[in-house]
Amino acid sequence: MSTTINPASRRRRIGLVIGAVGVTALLAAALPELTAAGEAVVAAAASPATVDIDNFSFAPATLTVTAGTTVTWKNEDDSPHRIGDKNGTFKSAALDTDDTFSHTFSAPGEYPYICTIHPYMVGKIIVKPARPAS
Ligand SMILES: [Cu+2]
Repeated sequence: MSTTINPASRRRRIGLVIGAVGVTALLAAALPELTAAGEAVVAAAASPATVDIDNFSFAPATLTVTAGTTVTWKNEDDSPHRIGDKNGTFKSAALDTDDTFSHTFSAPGEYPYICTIHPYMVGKIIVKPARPAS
């Protein structure tokens, strides 16, 4: 007796197989970096420091990173936005749709910022020491 597999279910199976191979490839690619780079880099890789600007707000509004992390903002809106921190540490140009702005935070502290075009848009970067005092 033969079993019929409809095309949709066959495609799903192939997708699963490719998915598993893809994950394995990703893991294999990540391994050398994990062993060579150390814990701080691993932690940074696990949580990409990205802030999306969408619907006139920053997501996440508050982002906590370790010192040395580069944070990238990306404007997903149709309107331009311009990032400026309240203490004048960093300031972007006007970002059009899909434009990005990056800043590397080397000093621990709190960095509240706004969109200087729409000052009601607020966000904050919290920078922790790379190695917490024990
Ligand atoms: Cu704005």
